[in-house]
Amino acid sequence: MGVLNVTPDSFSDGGLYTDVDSALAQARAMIAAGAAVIDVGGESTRPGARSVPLDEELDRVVPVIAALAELPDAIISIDTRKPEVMRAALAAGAHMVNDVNALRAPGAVAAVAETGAAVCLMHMRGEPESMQQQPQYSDVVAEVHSFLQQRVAAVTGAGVPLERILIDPGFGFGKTLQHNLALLNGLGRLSTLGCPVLVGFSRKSMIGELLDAPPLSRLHGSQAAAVMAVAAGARLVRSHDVGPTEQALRVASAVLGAG
Ligand code: PT1
Repeated sequence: MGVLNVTPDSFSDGGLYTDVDSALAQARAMIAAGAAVIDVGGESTRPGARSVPLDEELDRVVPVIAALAELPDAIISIDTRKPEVMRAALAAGAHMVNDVNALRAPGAVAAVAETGAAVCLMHMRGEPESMQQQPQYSDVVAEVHSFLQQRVAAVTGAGVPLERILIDPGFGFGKTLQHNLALLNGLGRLSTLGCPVLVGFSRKSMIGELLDAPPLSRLHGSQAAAVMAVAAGARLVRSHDVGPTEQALRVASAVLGAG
């Protein structure tokens, strides 16, 4: 899954792809490099980020999705927490919703259920603006598992088939480095929920803390985490750096497939 941020303020690529032409060029490059899914986001959810008004988010993402919908072979994902943005993006040609809030906003479950879209349900503790202020768990793997189990039940209960649901433990969303490492170690337990697991580590501060490196120097560390996740059963990896990540995962998959 290639990341396409159409935001002025994302943490490592903010402002690069805010016009339709450069967004389309970046999407084409990620597809050529092996991305199966393009994840379009108009609101940064990194720690400390401010929320974006509805009209602004719609203005950012809808023209880009309409342009991407013309590309063959691209699965288009909309990264949003707002049901209105989900509906507008799906109407413009998106195929799936990626919600860091796991469809907890009023009307979000219905927006997915009524449109037949696929959805990724992610675990987040708190809100982006304050989620890194002393996050606490007694057993982070068990708590994330139980949250995702409840959200999968709520969404299937509203009529979305299990086959259309992915789950994501939400690395960096209300978690310390130790929580993130414990989740990566326990990732296999999430597969018992019966949905493919998506993970995102790309350039995140958990990699930066381990390497003492700024966002653009976290590529190789992000790859290591991605390979570990795939070995533990993850099926989709969200990344800014599609070419190198796809190479690493192709090698990892070949090794796993031979075992
Ligand atoms: C993710 C994800 C996402 N991450 C899914 N969607 C972001 N499904 C946006 C940091 O610690 O992992 N899964 N959409 C980006 N969020 C963050 C979080 C960016 C933490 C940076 C950090 O640096």
